[in-house]
Amino acid sequence: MGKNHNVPVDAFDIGANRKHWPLGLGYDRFYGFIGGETNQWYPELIEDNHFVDQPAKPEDGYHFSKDIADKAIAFIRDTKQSRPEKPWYLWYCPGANHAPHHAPREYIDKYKGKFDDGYEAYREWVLKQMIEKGVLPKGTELTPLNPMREGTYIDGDSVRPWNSLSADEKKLFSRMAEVYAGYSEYTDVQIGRVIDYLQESGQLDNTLIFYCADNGASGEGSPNGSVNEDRFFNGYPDDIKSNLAMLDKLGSPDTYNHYPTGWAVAFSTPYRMFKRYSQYAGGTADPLVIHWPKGFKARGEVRHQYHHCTDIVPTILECCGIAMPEVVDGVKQTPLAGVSMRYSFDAKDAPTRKETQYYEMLSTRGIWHKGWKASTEHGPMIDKGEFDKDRWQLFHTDADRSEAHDLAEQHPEKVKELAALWLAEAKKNNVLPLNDYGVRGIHSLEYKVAPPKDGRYTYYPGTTEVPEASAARTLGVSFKILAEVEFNEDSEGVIVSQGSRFGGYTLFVKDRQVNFIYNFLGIPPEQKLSCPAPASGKHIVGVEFKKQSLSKLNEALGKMTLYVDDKAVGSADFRTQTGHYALAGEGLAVARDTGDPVSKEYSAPFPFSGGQIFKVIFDIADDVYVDQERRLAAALARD
Ligand SMILES: [Ca+2]
Repeated sequence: MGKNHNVPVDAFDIGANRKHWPLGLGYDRFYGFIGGETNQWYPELIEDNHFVDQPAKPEDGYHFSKDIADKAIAFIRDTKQSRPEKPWYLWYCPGANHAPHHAPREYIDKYKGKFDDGYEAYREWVLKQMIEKGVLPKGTELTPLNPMREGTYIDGDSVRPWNSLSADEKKLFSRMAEVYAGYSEYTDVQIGRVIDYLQESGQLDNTLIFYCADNGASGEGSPNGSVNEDRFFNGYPDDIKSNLAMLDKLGSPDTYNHYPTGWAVAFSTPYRMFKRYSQYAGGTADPLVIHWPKGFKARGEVRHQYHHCTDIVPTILECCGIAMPEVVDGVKQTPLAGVSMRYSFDAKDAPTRKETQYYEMLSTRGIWHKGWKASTEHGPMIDKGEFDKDRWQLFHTDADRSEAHDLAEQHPEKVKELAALWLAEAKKNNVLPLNDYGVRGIHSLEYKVAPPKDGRYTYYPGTTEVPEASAARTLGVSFKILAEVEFNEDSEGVIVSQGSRFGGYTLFVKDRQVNFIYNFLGIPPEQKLSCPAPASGKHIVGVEFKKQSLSKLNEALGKMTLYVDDKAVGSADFRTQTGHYALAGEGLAVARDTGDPVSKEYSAPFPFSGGQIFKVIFDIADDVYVDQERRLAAALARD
């Protein structure tokens, strides 16, 4: 239910083998999106094994967090009414609180002014609360705002101290935190509806619930935050002026927003860094609430035993009284990595049964072992390698929960022991080889479905939208889009589209005009070519983009020409995107604009009516081989 980020990017489309989709992995039902994130107002929805349209629009009260709560209740009811005795398992993963931070205005406004003191002040306030509530031990110290030495992490992961910000920046950053708080509360309320349903239906007492987040707070918003993350994914800079102009719209369908790194550190208080820094608790520590009235007596208590998310499955198995099978359908199973936490339910002060846990992400390395933790001073994506030269830090986490004091110099033998243990665990768990490529390197490694040999794709109406990774790639290249359409006096609607208000293109007919709009990263004005719709009958309409250069800001610059049959009817200089139209969703669709509309000139889906679309051909032949050659050269350069 919700986010499923376990499918290879080239298998997001309907033509792919779906063995990695949830139903292929053994789930009976699925409702949600496939990929790392989605627009919370206009999600890319899949039910079971098929793409589906969202049941309502944002203006009618739609939000993804609410939708999956409704669907979770419906799924459990489905099972209960057809198989009343059958137990159920629900893995419920909202798109929240991942970016984009989208929430109803009334929830955002509840937090007005609450973050005006800035992130350093917030850290002090929240640590005090955590200690008072017993979530952290007395004496737990704050770590520095920018704890890493220069050269060991990327600039984009640094934090600008609050007192160095302009008044406008403070206003913008505070609002971003208010949006995030509203988003969190709204999601919590929706999950609360599922819990209420369990209670009403008499299922709550014997349902084992684990309520937690994944990783630390996210530092992907850069030191300045973002109003449209797609800019980042296209290598196009954010600017504070255009972000400020959207202050009042933050969290609405008009923004695709993320708070700055300062809040990522603050929301990972009291630890160092944030998500992606797996070696520090700031990248990994989360609160976990376990609820099971029939299963244990403890109520409202806190547990301090060290545990890790790998321990959740063993806990579920022990609570259910079943052993992990060694073989399933003739396939030998990978042994479980974790240790059950069941003992801790009734034993507040029992020592942890966990002994060792390694950490690795994007080449960051850490290892916890019997109350000590070793961490390398090597941030993610620094594109440097030289892992043998990394300096290990050492923390005595039994006494220093926030990993504030590096004891590596006092205990060199301990450091050696833990570093060797990390390597052994890494080998055992298929962690190697390490890779700390930067954003560009990772992009170049990303697998994309190869274009057809002749560089031509054909799309038809009445079909499923095609996700970006599998669609004709019009990013950073020359392309032709040609549609074969039977026009009549009433022809209207989208012929073909891809993307959203944050970037994309659309060919459509409106008010007896054929229009092509290329929306560059949502930055006005929309680039447009138009001509009168042709006379009734069969025609070819479309555009050709001839790329001429690549700007310093990663814009593909060139000439866009609109055609009706073999006649050029308009031409202008256009800039086009080179990175992504969307990270997930907003695929290529014929005869409609799925999800969020590309252009302000219509509301989606604006389906084509009056006349008939036969097919739409994309031709990227001029660039196919150039692209492959460049990729090959890049691959060789790496060796
Ligand atoms: Ca769209």
